[in-house]
Amino acid sequence: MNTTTNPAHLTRKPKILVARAIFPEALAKLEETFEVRSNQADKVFTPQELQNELATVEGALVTGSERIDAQALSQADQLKIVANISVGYNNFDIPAITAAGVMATNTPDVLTDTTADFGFALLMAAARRITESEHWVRAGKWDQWSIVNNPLGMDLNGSTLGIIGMGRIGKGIARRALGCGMNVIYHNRSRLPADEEKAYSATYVSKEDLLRTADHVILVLPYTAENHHTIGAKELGLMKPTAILVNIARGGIVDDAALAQALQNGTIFAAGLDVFEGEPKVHPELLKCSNIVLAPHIASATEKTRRAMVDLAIKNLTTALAGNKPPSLINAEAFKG
Ligand code: 8YV
Repeated sequence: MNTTTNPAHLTRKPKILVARAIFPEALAKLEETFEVRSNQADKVFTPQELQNELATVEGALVTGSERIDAQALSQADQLKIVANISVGYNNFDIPAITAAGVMATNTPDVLTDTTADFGFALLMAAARRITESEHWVRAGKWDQWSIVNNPLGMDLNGSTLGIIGMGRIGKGIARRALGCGMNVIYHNRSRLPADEEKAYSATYVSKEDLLRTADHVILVLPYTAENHHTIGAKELGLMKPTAILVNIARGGIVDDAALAQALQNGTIFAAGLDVFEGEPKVHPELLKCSNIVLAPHIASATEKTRRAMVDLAIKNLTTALAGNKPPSLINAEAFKG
């Protein structure tokens, strides 16, 4: 009997997919342990391409641009984990992933402060009309400066900020608001414990009261079917005409067509948007508004934080493929014991 072991078999590396470009050093590290199919060209896969790619791998690093659902998983017989490089996971159909026996992970915590910073930056930029002011300077209008003829903005200090979604990032926004001399009111699926409300000087109110009372509103809630169009024409109508709306949550939480109309009619003063319905497309009516600050979904985009997100996603993937429970397992219930 031939008892010789097969070295090729022993050294076989598990095959993984990296669905979008990542930092070269992170890719090189993965290649030490895995046979990597990587998409450093960064062209977004079609649903069919994604399905084909997932059919041959044991793990996948993905981002918000990859929808992981029953179709994507239909031939993914060896797949054990999909690791999102993102805290939000509305690109995941969790019941379908769980039914396929696959672990799903995300990247919480590492982006909280970076994202809260950016939410506050958008709020400040929209309130103080920074984009319009820059255009004003570039258009050579500075010589028209006067006390009254400037892009006049709204104060944040002394105003009331309404936060919809009081999770980790919402609380980060509250901390920044307090530092800026703002009052904080919030609405959330569940009310915070009294000690946390005290720590953030945050008052719980209904969504309608928040929209009526807040001087400015920021959206930091996860996207779910229930949260679709949390802010539409009716809700915008409740807001103050001097109010600013900031969305750093997800496209689809705001009805972008209704928002464009509200910005054009003066129903609200201005908006700051990092996320859009159907992004990377932007509603053409929003592009016509000057009282808006637009960003291409970059709230987590600092070098340090994007590296930390990739590192955490890799840790999730390697832990799962080593047969252990990854640190940020979403569908943990299905993998108990
Ligand atoms: C990501 C995000 O850049 O973490 C999230 O939920 O929205 C962003 O940080 C984006 O989802 C890419 O996957």
